[in-house]
Amino acid sequence: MAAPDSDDLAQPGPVSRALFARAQRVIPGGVNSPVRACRSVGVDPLFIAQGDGPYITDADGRRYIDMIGSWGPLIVGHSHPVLLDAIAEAMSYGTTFGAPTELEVRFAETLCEALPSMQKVRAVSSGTEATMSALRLARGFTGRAKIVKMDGGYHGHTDCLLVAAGSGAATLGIPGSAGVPEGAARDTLVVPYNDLDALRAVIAAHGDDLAAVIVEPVAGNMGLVAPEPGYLEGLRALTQQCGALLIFDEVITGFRVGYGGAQGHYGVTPDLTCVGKIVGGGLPAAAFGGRADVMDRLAPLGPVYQAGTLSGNPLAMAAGLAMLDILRRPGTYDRLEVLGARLGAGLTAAAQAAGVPHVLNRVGSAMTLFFCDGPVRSYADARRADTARYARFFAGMRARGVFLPPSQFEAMFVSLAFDEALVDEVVAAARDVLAAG
Ligand code: HOZ
Repeated sequence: MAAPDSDDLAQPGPVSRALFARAQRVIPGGVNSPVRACRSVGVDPLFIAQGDGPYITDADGRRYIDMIGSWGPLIVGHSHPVLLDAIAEAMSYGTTFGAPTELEVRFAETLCEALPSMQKVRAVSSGTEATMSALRLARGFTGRAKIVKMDGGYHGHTDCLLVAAGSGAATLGIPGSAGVPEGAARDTLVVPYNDLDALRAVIAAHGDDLAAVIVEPVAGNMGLVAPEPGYLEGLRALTQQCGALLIFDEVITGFRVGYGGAQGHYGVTPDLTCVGKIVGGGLPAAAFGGRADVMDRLAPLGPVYQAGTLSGNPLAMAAGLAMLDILRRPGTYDRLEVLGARLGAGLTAAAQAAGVPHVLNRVGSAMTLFFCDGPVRSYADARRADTARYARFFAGMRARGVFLPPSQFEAMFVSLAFDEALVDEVVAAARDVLAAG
């Protein structure tokens, strides 16, 4: 690995710069997912060569504390030996068969046991595929067309869910994507997160044609925003009243806020659930599942078509199962809470000491430090945040060897690979950066 050429860790080194130049010639924007380009924070991306526990090392040989964790999957840190062994063992039998395997059965059984609302499960390869399939199923099951999503909610890049989307669309200020036909967006109704009155109004007007309400139970793509007390219960009651399905997109929260996901944490049972990220153990796997009577409408039992060549891929199933085995150990989520609370308190104290307007939203080991006065309970609130300040914070932290999400509208994550001393290092860096302005 090349040696660092300077101490300025905020700027990509020569190898990352050269790779970015090559990438831009053959990959749109030089990246395979837009937020990675770091445009909203005004720097160029680092190209990563290696991950190890809580650290990543870039192609120039510089090491950073990783607060992104591959956008959520790496809850046990990078290159965990148990996961690597599980993948290697699965690989020794072959990489894909396009035919059922025992690993898929164990994967589905494990998900159903962890999230009892999932009576049946189907594996797919990405969170986008999971939400897209769950919506088609909800429409096929109910015979209705319309769906409700939340302003700033992000559920992957399916056409009808790119309306008022969070994550990269929020980061880049793209309110609705070009290329989405009017017809695909027409049946998407948008209401603010944490606003039951707005949903009541939509249901009053469209309840008879409403197939589903899809929500991240803890919003994670407008920055992190927790549900207010009674909100998820209200969604459950209102959807039940109008005969729409409630879909929890737990791609981020599943196995992150607790082994039973946000639905276990808050005690609200959806009809369908989408999981991803953590369940793939760092490989591309996701799943959707829920009520058996709904899931049994899927082909080959029912008329709703859904398929995938690499769905249930044995390497991803093995990695996911190994990951869930680790997370099931007693004390896992208490430990994540201790680390998350320490980081949240430390960042809050750092912002207070610097006199910077801030709100720290946190659920367990996931959090966002918003640079605005509080509270932040919706995307409209999140948009009040000072994104220029966030860009300075991002650059300052990267210069001090801390790799944050390159957007105000994403969550940062602590993994089990952290310890108190490492959390304190992140906090010390934040104190310096925020004090500098
Ligand atoms: N949509 C992801 C963040 N919420 C970003 C995925 C990526 O760039 O890898």
